[in-house]
Amino acid sequence: MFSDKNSFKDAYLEKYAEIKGKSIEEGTLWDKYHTLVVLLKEEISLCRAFTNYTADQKQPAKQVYYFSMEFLIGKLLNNYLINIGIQTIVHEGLAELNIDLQELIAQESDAGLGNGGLGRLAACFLDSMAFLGVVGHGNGIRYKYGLFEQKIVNGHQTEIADHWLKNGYPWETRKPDKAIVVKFKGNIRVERVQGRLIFHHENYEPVLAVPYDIPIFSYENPFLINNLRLWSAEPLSSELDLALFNQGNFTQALSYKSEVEAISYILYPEDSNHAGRELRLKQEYFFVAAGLGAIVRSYKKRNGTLKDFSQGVAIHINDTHPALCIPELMRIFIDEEGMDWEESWNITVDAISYTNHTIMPEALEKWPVSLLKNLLPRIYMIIEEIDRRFKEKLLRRFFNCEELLRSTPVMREGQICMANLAIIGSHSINGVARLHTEILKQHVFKDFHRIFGYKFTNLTNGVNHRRFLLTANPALSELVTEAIGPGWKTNANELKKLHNYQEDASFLEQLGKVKYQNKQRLALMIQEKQGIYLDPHSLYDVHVKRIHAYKRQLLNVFKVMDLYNRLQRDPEAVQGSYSFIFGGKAAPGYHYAKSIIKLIHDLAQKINKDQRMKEKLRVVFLENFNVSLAERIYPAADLSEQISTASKEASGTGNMKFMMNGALTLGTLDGANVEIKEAVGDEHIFIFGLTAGEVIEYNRNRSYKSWDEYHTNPRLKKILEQLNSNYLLENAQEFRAIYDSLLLYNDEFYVLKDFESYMRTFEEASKIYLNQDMWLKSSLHNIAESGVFSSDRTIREYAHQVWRARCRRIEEKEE
Ligand code: T68
Repeated sequence: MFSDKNSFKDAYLEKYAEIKGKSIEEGTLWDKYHTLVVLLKEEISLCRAFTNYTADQKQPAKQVYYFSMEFLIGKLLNNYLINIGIQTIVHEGLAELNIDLQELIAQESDAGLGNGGLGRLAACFLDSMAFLGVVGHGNGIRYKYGLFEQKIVNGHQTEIADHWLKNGYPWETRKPDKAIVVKFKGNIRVERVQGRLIFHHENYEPVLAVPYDIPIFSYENPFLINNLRLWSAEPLSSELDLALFNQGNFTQALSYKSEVEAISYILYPEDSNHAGRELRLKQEYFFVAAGLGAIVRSYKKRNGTLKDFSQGVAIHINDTHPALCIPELMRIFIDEEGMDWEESWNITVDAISYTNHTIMPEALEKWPVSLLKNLLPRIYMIIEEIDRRFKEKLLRRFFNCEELLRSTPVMREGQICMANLAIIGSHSINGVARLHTEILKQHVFKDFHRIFGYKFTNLTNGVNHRRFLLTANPALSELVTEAIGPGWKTNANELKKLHNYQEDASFLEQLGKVKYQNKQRLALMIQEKQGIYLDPHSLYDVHVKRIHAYKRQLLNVFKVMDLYNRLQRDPEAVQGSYSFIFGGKAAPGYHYAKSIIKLIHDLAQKINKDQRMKEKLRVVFLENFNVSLAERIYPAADLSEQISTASKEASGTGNMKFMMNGALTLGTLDGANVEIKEAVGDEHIFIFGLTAGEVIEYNRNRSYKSWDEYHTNPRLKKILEQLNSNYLLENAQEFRAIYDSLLLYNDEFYVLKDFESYMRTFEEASKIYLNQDMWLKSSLHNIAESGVFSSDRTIREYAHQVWRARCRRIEEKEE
């Protein structure tokens, strides 16, 4: 890699001339960005070739494959420059060529190949695996269109296709020689040969899966081996040209082409719903079959046999979306390798592990038998057999097992339950925060827990602190490094050393300054876009995440409405000054969530134009929340809203990103908030509302009556009346569905029930904010305790407890 800016400049100019064939002055920003990425990629792969060679000399490491429908990687360039340690060299070198690095960074598309938490978690895990020296690869889909771009028009969300590949994506490398043929539909002919059954898949529709590889380049990593492989669906050219075109059957040929390309065309924009569409099932099988095909092929090439497959390979399925890995691996072992069922099953279960990310029933995947049987006839046969053997085993092992048989089979009521398949077919099942795992064990998968207690484990989520602190918040990173040295970048636990500065007035003052600057930076950006200025002295109360009823953006809206109502009556009723910042996308078909966006927008308009509120309240909705915007927002937040109905948010990861950047959490005892509270202690977090146990109990005994809250709380009553009138809008019907969800349908997410306690706790927080010294101490305390929420910790746990794979970084250090 480049040792100084001159060697960088030389290499850059040479590469530019080679691939662009024109002068720098003539080049566009894209040309300059493109050249930089190509240059870095080549340097990286040079190092990679070297380290792969050296790695092979030692005992071959276990390969971990992380199968995920989503990888929300965001922009890579800046993060990679920091990871490689050449950001300054490149910045200065380019400046001497009159090129502004920031402008090049702006050229990169924000790869939005995910909806939210689940997809971003996968991206954080890739970084941590590479950092720790776990030989780990991502396996996913190269969607032509990622998550839609959100445009707010007159308060309404509209969706614009995210054509992130339109200029090309220089980080990726197409590998046509590694393509795999995936087979859909057709029929299975069974033949008996010398007492063995042979399964022939006939009349199938072939799809060519072509891989595109993106290098994963983590911080100070000497191992440089990891890769994100995304599969693109293409027609088999021979099929297209010969069979159909030659017969003059152009329409059929073209429809084959577009049907095939549809598979990797677009990411489903639902983050907590089961789409249940044939195309989605096709996507799932497509990347599973392609990924496993390539894994088995390369394993066989390295080892000759598949006997010890699960010792050399770990396959992780990120939620149930890739659960077809289980029958597909069985199919490969049995049909292609001639292994018997028992041996294939033992290896499959031993290789596969599964993470659950939700308890919401509407998100648990179920496929109609008829759909799966028609699309994947052989896979269907294998699932039937898995189910049959599982039931048989239950009957043998459990005396009174009728109850178990009701909830645990894979096939139930004409449907295939993917979570059941995933649990039966893997050796490890984990939740993503302690509370979530307990709920899985005691409620959602209670019966499975009786059968397979030993398989269940908790692995609390983490986030990549090198992206969300080091890269996203350079000012804070510098301050932290000056105080405690750079060790925290590679060992996030070292952030604890910041406790030594708890009583250091000058350090706290600098911490306050950093926050102020970050707020100012965000304020300027918002002012430029929306013409609204958020005073950086005001408390930045931030609620950014997908819009969903259970995440309760509505509760926050009610808080703002209440503050406004009170301030109108008495300008002294509320002390302090507040900026309420919202952001997040709603699934395009989720009308309730879309009307929440409209509600926030209309409330913002009303408050922002009320001159009396100028010094007191400001409300903004930030359009198109994505990874890049998130990186701007977290560093500027004072208060982090994590207010889901207890028991509903599996973990949350935004909560961790805010914490690392010194925001204090205002939240319920849900997901990882519980563990954040334990880490920081009661006095450094603001907790309110029903507990998960109380929510579950209310749901069970149905004793909650939302009308009681309405009648007994005049402030709430007023808000609800405003919602149901033309207070915000001419059209009083606009928010009727929200109103009805609360009163007609008894407030499923306990918004009214938690309102009082939320308001009280918010007021406590705002009082403390008025005492900046106290607030900053808490902020520092939060940063100091955030190390445990680094995904490095999480990946170490996965590697040791689930994948049984080596983290070469630790072991090398221990030696
Ligand atoms: C999230 N899930 C959880 N799902 O909601 C969050 N779902 O609590 C947790 O922190 C995070 O996963 C990581 O564990 C999701 O983000 C999805 O995006 C999704 C996508 C498709 C279908 C269903």
